[in-house]
Amino acid sequence: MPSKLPREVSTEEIDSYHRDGVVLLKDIFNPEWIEVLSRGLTKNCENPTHRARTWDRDKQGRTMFWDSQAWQDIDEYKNFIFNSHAGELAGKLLKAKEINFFFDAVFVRSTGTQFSTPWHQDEPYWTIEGYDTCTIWMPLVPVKKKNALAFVPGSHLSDQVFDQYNFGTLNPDGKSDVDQVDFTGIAQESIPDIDADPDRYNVVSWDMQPGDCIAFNSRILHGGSGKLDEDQELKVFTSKWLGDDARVKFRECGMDPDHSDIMTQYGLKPGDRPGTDLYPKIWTSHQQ
Ligand SMILES: O=C(O)CCC(=O)C(=O)O
Repeated sequence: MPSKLPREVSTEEIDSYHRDGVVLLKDIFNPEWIEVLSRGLTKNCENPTHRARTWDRDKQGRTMFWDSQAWQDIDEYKNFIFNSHAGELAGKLLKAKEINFFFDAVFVRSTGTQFSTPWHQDEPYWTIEGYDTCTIWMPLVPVKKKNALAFVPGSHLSDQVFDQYNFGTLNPDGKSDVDQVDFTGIAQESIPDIDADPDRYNVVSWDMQPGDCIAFNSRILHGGSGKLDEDQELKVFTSKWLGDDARVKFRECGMDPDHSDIMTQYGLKPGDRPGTDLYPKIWTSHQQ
């Protein structure tokens, strides 16, 4: 039996999610789930997938480590995906009939790491298109507002097509077969310099404790995090969830993480509702 939400998701929280594209949910995962994910993350860092990569390594040896789609090999992640209330949380926020799991991604900054994630939206990189998508960003250690992921509220509703960052260039160890994207010819303009004037963009972020999460729409502009104090590390587990209008899409600009080969192997075609064992259905509204 999946664990129950420890409290109702309020109408105000659901409305904020749709108005702003992001909402902070305090005390929504109990310490047991944080322990489960922390154990999983330790295993993940010790035995990364072939997709894993260091995004940044500075002169002092401080690193930002990223991995994705590790869940099939890590029992703790599987347990969280199938048995926690994360899918239900996504379902409530998206007002969905059904929720499929898309993928996991982890962002691990060693103590004092300065690396900031470039501003971007997620959907333009994905093998999925749709409004009904949700990332649940969970810090497994306390994080201060100035170091947490930041967002431009309302930007998920704009149809502006931006020249998104090529995360494939974050590769100090020269790993081969890294996913690349190139929005030349597709983008209408560059992402604005949000850091130069965060007030103009009403940028939001929050102090967070383990057990809190941020849920956000894959179309929202987000970035930052990092710039950690000397004694501070940051370990974040994210899970990506798909609601009713999410459909498979293969993009000419490239995809990151690129699921197009594996989707094709599983018989999924552009326009299909994602499913199969790879993107399992986790929650339906009639379970209520
Ligand atoms: O935590 C970070 O630094 C980046 C997270 C992010 O961009 C995402 O989950 O889409």
